[in-house]
This record gives sequence, C-alpha cells and structure tokens, in this order.
Amino acid sequence: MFKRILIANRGEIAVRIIRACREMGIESVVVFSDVDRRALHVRKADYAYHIGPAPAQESYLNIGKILNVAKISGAQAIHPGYGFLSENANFARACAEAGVKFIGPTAAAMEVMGSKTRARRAMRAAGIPLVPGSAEALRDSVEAEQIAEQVGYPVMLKAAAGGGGKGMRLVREPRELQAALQSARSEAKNAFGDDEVYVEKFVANPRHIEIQILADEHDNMVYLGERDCSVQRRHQKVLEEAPSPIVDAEMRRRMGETAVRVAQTANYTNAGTVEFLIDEKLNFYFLEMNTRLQVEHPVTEIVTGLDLVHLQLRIAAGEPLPFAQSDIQIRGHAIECRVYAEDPDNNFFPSPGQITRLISPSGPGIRRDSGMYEGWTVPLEYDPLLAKLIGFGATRQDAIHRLQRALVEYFVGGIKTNIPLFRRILADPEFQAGQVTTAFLDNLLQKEFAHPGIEEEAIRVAAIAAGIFAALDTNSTASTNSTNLNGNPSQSTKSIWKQKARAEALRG
Ligand code: MV4
Repeated sequence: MFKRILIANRGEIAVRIIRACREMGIESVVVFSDVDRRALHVRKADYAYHIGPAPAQESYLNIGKILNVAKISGAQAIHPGYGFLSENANFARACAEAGVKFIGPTAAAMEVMGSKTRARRAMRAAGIPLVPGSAEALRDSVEAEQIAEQVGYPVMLKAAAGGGGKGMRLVREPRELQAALQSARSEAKNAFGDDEVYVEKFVANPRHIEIQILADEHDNMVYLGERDCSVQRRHQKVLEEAPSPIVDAEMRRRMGETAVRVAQTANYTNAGTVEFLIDEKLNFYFLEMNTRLQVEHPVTEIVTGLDLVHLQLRIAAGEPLPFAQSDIQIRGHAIECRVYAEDPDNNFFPSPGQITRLISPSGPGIRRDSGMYEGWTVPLEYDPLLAKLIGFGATRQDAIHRLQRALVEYFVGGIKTNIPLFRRILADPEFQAGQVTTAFLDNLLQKEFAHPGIEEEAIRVAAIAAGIFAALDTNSTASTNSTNLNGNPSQSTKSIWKQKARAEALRG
C-alpha cells in the first residue's frame, strides 16, 4: 500500500479522501490556492503545499504545479477527486510518465468515454442499448435532416465533447433543425473547443439512473447497484438516492450487467459510473460513463456497506477486489442532499461570504461530508458545494424522516444556502411517492411560484412580530426619525429595518 498520497482537490471531497487515508495509515498531502489557505482540507491533511492564485487554471488545474508537489512531497499516487483534473486523460498520462500512480482509470479508458460519439461507436459494437441516433460527427444540416427523419422527431442534438447539457438542443420539427444545429455547434465550440455534434432520438420525461462499478487490475469487475439522480436543476444534481424507487431486483441485475459490459468494453479499471436514461416504459439506454469518483458516492457506500475510497486506493495499489458480485447486497435506503452556498429565493444566485454561525446535524441515520466550518469564508472562485447531508434507514420513508429532522437541526449563518429547498422537496407528495423524473424540480419550483405557500406566510408573521417588538421597544422610537449622531451604521440600519417591518405588517 502507498505510504503517502497527494489529493489534487479541495472542499468536502478532499476531506473525504484525507479521512480514508488516515483510516488506512496513509499520509495525505494536499494543495491549496491563495483563497484556500484557511480551507478545511488544508487543516486536516498531514502536509499542505501552496500552488498559486485563486483561478483554477493557475492552481488546481495546473498539471505542472501538481506533479511538482507530488515530486517534492514524495507522494506515490494522486487522487484527483471529482471535477478539476479528475477526467483529464492528459493528466492521467502525465502522472504515469512521472512515475506517480493516478488513482483512477487509465488515460486510454478515459479517452474512449471522453467523446460521446466514440463511446457510442464502441458501445454499439458491443451490443449495449443506446438511445437511437447517430454515432458519427454530423457533416452538415442535410445529413442531420436525414438521420432525424430516420429516428423520428423530436430529436436531440448533442455535442460529442459535451456534458452538463452544454451544446444540447431539442428539435421538435424539421424546420427548426438548421438553426438548432448552428447554435449547438457554436455553443459546443465555445465550451469545449470542439464543435462536433450528433443526433439522438428525444426521450420524453426521462429518469437519470446510474450504476456504480468497481474494477481491479486483474480483470475482476462488479456493479454496486444504482443511484437515482433525477432531482436536478439545469443539469446540476441536487438530491440523489439509492436504491431507485423504480428499479426492482431484476432491472438492477440487467442494468448492472450492462454497466459491467460497458466498462469492460473500455478496458476500465478503478471506480466508475455508467449513466442511463430511463424512458416512461422503463427501458434503459446507455448515456455516458463518468470516469471518476462521483459527488453522490456516499449513498452507494451506505446501501452496500463498502468504502469506495478505500477500495479505489487498494485497486490503485494493485490489490484484487476482496469480494465477488455474489457478495454484494443492497440493504436499506440512503438519500443525499447537496448543500450549496446559493440563494433559492434569488434564482439560486451564488452566496459566498463568511459563515458566522454553524450548527450541524448528526444523530441516528445521518452522515455529513462537509468542507465548511464556523468562521470560514466561502470563496466565490469555485463550485459552491459546501456539504452533503445524507440520511439513511431501513426504508425510503425512514431516510426521508431522518433527513427532515436533520434539516431542522441544520443552521448555516452569514450566507444563504439551499437548505430550505430540501425541506420543500422532501415534503412533496410526488417525491414521497417516488414519482420523480428529471422534470420534477422545475415543476416544484413553478408550483411554489404560482401558489406562494409557507414561505410567504412566514414572512408576513415575521413582519408582524417585528412590528410588535418595535412597538414594545421604547428606545427604538427615539432613534427612528433622528439623525444618528455617533454615526453607528448598525443602529441606523436597525431603525430603517424596523420602519419597513412595521409598514409591511400594517399593509397586510
Ligand atoms: C437526453 C434527454 C432526452 N433525450 N437525451 C441532459 C444532460 C445529459 N448528460 C443528457 N441529458 C439529457 N439527454 C435524449 N436523447 C434528456 C436529458 C436531460 C436530462 C438527463 C439527465 C438528467 C437530467 C436531465 C434534465 C434535462 C434533460
């Protein structure tokens, strides 16, 4: 086993990997940028190296700087976490050339999955079910029209280099095709420096379900069940769960065996995830493969009882998988909430700043993977994921109830978070019934807009309460209309706020 590894990441995932290292007696080395000097991963690691300014291009994405730290720190392997360099085949290759083990698949396996058309060609040849469509780059709009005609409208145009919905266009009828192709191409060129686009038949109201796989370097491979990731907004996952409420044992076996074939086709090693799109008749189609440890890996860890980071490290060190497929059992239910520093009442705008007060939930059936602490300032330069709150229990309902309880306990002061959104999601009857497609969250947010409910009522009550407190506080009336002589801003702000609150309460 490695004696020392470098973690080329930050935030909650760097902390997650440091924990695995400590449990396994491995020393951890981390890197940090100017704005991460006080970050939690720097505090928790055995060694930390400053690598440059805040922009990721000059720090967490800089291959030369990271390999240099590996060299001077004596790290034998690099865990890339997720995001940043985790799916960069050039980085994996540079690690190999520098004699440092990349904890993940080979550069060659990453390259098969890096282009969607290349992956579709490989999977089609292996007999994997794909969404009907093309697997070659579209030459022009004439060819696009021919293929769209064959598969039938509506169709999706997708960028071969794509991800996160970028360069993706829904085309409902032939006359929209040419313009859609042009805009998909230019968006793809902009985002990925590659304007290759292909066609897929449109799957209406899909579910997004993915299978976790693990492969060692001795030709052993297993699937670890599915995660349902249908609750998302703008291609950002918000809540994930395992198992999926719509997958039974037979469907799990079929999807799992398909996922293993996908990974075998790419000569895949280490941890990976095969994404499927599920249609309304519960047919599943290969979408893409993520060649990294994913944000939502904890729900799989809970229902399988395995530690995926331990296993990644053991696989990378050349050990064989310590179990077979028949040893894997799915037990209980786990749901993960991604806590972001963003304001759900202001169009999910990022909300960086200092965390002035933090009260964190724990107790039965709760796991929390967090990168924040009280007093820490959330930088605006990176992904705003603060923490993951995972609830689990014997049943889906137990997991929901524990999360609901934990969300009442959770208090993050000083910044806005999306914690209130999870209270709404978990209380929703459709969510509770497990009736969740990728349209769920947009619909929920529409509903809230059309029928203002508890939030608006709470604001009214708060305004009335503020009015009553102000009326009872004789000191406050004195300062209301007078100039604040000592120029104390908090005093003057307070009285303006009180005036507003009174006016608000009286209007209602
Ligand atoms: C689709 C689709 C419908 N039909 N492909 C969005 C991101 C990307 N990775 C794949 N995506 C989709 N591909 C066909 N042929 C609908 C989506 C989609 C989606 C997929 C997964 C999770 C959330 C989604 C939200 C909107 C659309």
